[in-house]
Amino acid sequence: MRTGDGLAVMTALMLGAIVVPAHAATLQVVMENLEVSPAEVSARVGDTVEWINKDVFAHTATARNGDFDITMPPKKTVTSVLNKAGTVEYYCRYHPNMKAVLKITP
Ligand SMILES: [Cu+2]
Repeated sequence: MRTGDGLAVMTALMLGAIVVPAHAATLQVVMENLEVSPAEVSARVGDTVEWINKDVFAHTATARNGDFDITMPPKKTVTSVLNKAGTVEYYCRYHPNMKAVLKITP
């Protein structure tokens, strides 16, 4: 029995090492004065994005490929988790000149 228990613990530890992501980061994208900054940012699947709207009107982060569509009310921060890899161009539906790119690696 003891040997079996030890094996189970070993297996659990090994599985844990595989399942737990190396490091999930949080990155910030700021919308201010009708500009997105940074205009291009790299992230990984599992990372969290804090979408920060510093303007007094609403913005959106709308992916051209339909992967996400985030609405930020005035002076609010909205968070979302990236769950799909890809190079995603996005824009604001209310201000189409606001454009940026999110590069998400697996
Ligand atoms: Cu906008």
